[in-house]
Order: sequence, then structure tokens, then C-alpha cells
Amino acid sequence: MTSRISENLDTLPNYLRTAKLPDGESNLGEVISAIALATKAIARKVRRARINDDIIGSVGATNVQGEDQQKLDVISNDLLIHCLSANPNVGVIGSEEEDDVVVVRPTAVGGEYCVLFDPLDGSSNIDVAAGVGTIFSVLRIADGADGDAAALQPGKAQVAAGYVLYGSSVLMVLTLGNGVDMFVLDPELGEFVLVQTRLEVPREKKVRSINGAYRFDFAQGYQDYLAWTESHGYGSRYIGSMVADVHRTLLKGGVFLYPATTSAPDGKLRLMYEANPMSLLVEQAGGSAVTGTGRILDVQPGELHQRTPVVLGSAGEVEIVLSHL
Ligand code: AHM
Ligand code: MG
Repeated sequence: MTSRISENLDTLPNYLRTAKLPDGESNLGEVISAIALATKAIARKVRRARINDDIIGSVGATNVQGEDQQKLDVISNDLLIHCLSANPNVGVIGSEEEDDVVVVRPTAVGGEYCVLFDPLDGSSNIDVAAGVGTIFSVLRIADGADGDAAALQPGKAQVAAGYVLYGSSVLMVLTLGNGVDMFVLDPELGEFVLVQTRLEVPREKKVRSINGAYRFDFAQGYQDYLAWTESHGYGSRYIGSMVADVHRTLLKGGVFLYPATTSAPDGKLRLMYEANPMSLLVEQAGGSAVTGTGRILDVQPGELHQRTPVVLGSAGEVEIVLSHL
């Protein structure tokens, strides 16, 4: 029978029930549901910034990386930990806001997944109501690998990855290792609904997204690349919020770069919960993601908060960057 309903009711729960999950990952949908719930609660908090005075501003503490923690960083972290700990399939959690991995459930009692996340990336943008996001990475835990060993796997081992962008609309971009799909949060339904399947990053687009203020702190190859773009008709777009910058790059093409600088010789962005999930999404959408010397997803991590230089986006544009290095 032809439906007379014109509303989009393709909700994330329906999608997860029918999705083709990787072999042996039948509980993965439950983990994504737990993340979705937490991000809906975070979205609600983000929307109330400046209305409620307990949401905006610094908590007056720094995280393990010496960065000033915003109230929303802490709230978002607590919401994710709460929702993920309640899920019987989650064994280990790692967060930008936690010093060490948190073992919530040993593999012996069903903790089969490790979830790593940046609860609120770009949080310095909250004060000015610019786009911020949650980035997440899901790994399968090998039997008995409770603790650091659960988390310290290369990005190519991820069974799912995604981000939620709290922008002019709230959306989730997700991969279960078989293409990239996009959902928008319908605020009335309180559900993410599927709006686009099989995202493909255009192969070429003359746009570079980089903090040009560090230009003379980058290695010579990056400086040469930037000079080259200026004589080849490139545009420049940089929000300073990785989720927003990568989202634009994924949809419209171009290249996002955060190279090493003299003061940050390993780069700024974190491998496990920023670069790896974004790299899996970009590769699944047909793009490329490299450190400058190799594929990001091949990097064997040594610690949870490890940093890495990042160059990702349109495959053709990443090739042009590499040709200058
Ligand atoms: P955060 O995790 O502390 O929010 O820092 C990461 C953010 C990214 O969202 C963004 O790409 C980058 O920092 C911007 O850094 P910069 O201000 O040096 O350009
Ligand atoms: Mg971050």
C-alpha cells in the first residue's frame, strides 16, 4: 500500500535493527544507540548555553593534556560515560577528558566493545555558539584484553566510528565499516532520522582548511603547499572546530590539515578519538587520511592521548599536499 505519510520516519533505531553489521558484531547497534542517547542529551545542554548559567564557561580545572576544561566538556563526558556504562556490551571507555581508560565491565562478563570519544570537540567555540561536536570510535576488545590493551589498536581495527555535530541542526555521521550514512536529529521526534546514505567525498575541490596563523611553524613542505594553493585559485575555510571543518570537507570536498608545528611537534589532534574515527569516515566515503608520512589508520598507538598530524579529505587534494612534502 502506498504510504500517505510524507514525514521522514527512518529512525536510527530502525536503521540499526536492519543494518548489515560486520560479522560477529550483532551487539554493535546497542552501543551506537547508547552513544546516540548521550549525544541527544548533550544536544539539549548545548541548546541551553547562556540560558542556564551552569552550562557555559570554564570549570577552573585542566584535563590530563593541560587544557582548560569547559563545563560542557565535563557534562558531555559524564553523559557519555553514564549511557555507555549502562550498556551491557561496553567493556572499556577512553575519553579526552579522562586521564586513563576506564574499565566498566571485563570481557569475562560481556564487555566486548571499547568506546573512545572526544565528548565535546571544539569546546572553546561554545561561547560564540559556533559548531561543536562529539567524535567516537568503537573497537572490539580481544578476550581478556581489559584495560589499555583494549584501546591501543590501530584505527583500521575500528568496527564503527562517527561524529555528532551540534550546529544549526544536530546531525550524526556514522560508519559501521560499510559506507557512511547521515542522520539529522528531529527535535520533535527526539530521534535521529536517516537523510543521506553512502556519502562520497568529491575527489577534488580547491578548498584548504587549516589554521594559517601557524604557517611559518609548519615544515617547509606545508609552507610550499600553501604558497602553491595561493597561485592556483584555492579558497580557504576554517572554523577551528574539527567536527564542523571535517563535516564540510566530507560533504563539499577539499582538504583539512593540522600539521605538526614547532611548538606541537606531533600535531595537536589526538589519534585515538579524533584522527582515527574521522579517518575511517573519510576513507569509507572514498577520501584519504594521512599523517604526512603514512596512512593514519595504520598507526600503531602507544598511548590513549597520543597526538598525530592530520591531512584528510578529497583523495586528489590529499595527493597534492603529499606531492609538496
Ligand atoms: P579540543 O579537543 O581541545 O577542542 O581541540 C581540538 C580542536 C579541533 O576541533 C580543531 O580542529 C582544533 O582544535 C583547532 O585548533 P587551533 O585553534 O590551534 O586551530
Ligand atoms: Mg577535541
